[in-house]
Amino acid sequence: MTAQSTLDTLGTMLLSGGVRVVDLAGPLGPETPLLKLPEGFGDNTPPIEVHKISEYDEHGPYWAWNWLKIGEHSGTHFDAPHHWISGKDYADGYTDTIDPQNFVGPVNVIDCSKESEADPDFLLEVDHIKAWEAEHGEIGAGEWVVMRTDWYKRNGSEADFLNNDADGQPHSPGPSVAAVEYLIGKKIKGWGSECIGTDWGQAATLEPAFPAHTMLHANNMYGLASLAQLDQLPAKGAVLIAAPLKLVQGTGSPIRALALVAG
Ligand code: 23J
Ligand code: MN
Repeated sequence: MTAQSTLDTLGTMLLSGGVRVVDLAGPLGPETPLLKLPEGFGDNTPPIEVHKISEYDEHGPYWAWNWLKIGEHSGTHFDAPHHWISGKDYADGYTDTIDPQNFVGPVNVIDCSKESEADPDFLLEVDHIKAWEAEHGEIGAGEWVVMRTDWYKRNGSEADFLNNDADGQPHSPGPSVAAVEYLIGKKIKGWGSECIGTDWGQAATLEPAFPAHTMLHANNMYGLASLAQLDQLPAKGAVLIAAPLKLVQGTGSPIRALALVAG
């Protein structure tokens, strides 16, 4: 099968619904949950604001438009390598300099929904990934890997989504240091989570702290955060499209993450 005939078939299948486009983004607006850094870590991303310019009124009689105030790392979003100090020196580590070929690729979906429901502090370990590979096939170079936790079902409430305890400590599932190391060894494209960030809720206590951020970006790999509806995807076989805005020297961007899925 040639590349062109594959694309012709894809076009036909998209029109017929034989290939479906699955929305992997959550709603983006003033109610979207936002990251709260641990005390003393620095400034937080500000609340999202939507300001009306006009809506068929004296400010613009025939047109409606808004302007936005929004942090790069808000809602369903992309982490570029320059987001973290470990990835700061990659010339192609910004939203406008990453090769767009890297935004699209096969996606491996590791289902941790039951474990995460039983334990919000669920830490994904290498053995779990290896067991997943034994069942579904190996994770390949250049592929996306995402952690299904069904955590997106909490995204209507910032308190439920962040899941802070009485001491303000966040509790949400994520990968261990060894798991991130293992995925980097597989030469993946990037790692995605349904939680507020790519790291485990308690990742500030790990060594290194925030291993998904620290280690992925050190290797010029990408992060996807606050993904939604991963329960709509097969373990293997879907194609993920995760393209950030072409922000000049951007460290990340909200995305409308999409997956192409058979049937
Ligand atoms: C800034 C500082 C720490 C973290 C983050 C942002 C994120 O999770 C993010 O959105 O990339 S952990
Ligand atoms: Mn981010």
